[in-house]
Amino acid sequence: MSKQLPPGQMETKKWPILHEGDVYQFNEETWDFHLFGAIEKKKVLTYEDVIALPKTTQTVDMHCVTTWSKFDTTFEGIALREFVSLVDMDPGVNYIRIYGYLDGDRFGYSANLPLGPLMGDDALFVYRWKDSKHDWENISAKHGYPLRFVPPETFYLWKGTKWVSGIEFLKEDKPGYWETRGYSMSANPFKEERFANPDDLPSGYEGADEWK
Ligand SMILES: Nc1nc2c(c(=O)[nH]1)N[C@H]1C(S)=C(S)[C@@H](COP(=O)(O)O)O[C@H]1N2
Ligand SMILES: [Mo]
Repeated sequence: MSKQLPPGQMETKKWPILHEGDVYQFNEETWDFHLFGAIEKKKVLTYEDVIALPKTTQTVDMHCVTTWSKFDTTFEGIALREFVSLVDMDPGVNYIRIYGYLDGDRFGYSANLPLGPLMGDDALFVYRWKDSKHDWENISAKHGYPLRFVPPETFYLWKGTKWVSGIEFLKEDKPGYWETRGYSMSANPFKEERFANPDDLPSGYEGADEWK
């Protein structure tokens, strides 16, 4: 059975590359991952700490707000719930922001998400992938190596922070990089939640055009 594309999306067999700023170059010496915000004690994990966490493999669909969708990419990664289990959240934490590099700024990019829908096998920080045309390989620097988030398919892919640097725990939903620039807080592709206000289209987002 063929899959249902969300409204306004087109399928691509390629995996386009989209981001703001430079491609982060991994350096294990300086890379770390911060757990902070509304938790009892802030934590900073090294690359060694992170890569020792339990692994999960899952096949997911990716939907970019610039209208491409890629079905059935299999990822190996670390479930978001593994990081949640490392902290004592304050009562009432229901949202997170996932941070990543933008140019030299390790917290320059972020995306907000509700925590409830992210406890499953389809909310992974990934480092390896395969699909019907590619055998297992590490994700490239351009796709977010050494670690990038891939959200469940009920969120547009801008919620999938590349070159991740940490998770902020929040009691109230707070906008991330694109959400402060007019994009939707909830971002469900199946409800076509692209923009906060569809009558007032944001500017400054250019899609990849090599994928068609
Ligand atoms: N750090 C960072 N992560 C980011 C972005 C970015 O600009 N910086 N762009 C987002 C957007 S808009 C999309 S569509 C996806 C694209 O991921 P891909 O290039 O692996 O397809 O990355 C997301 N993660
Ligand atoms: Mo995007």
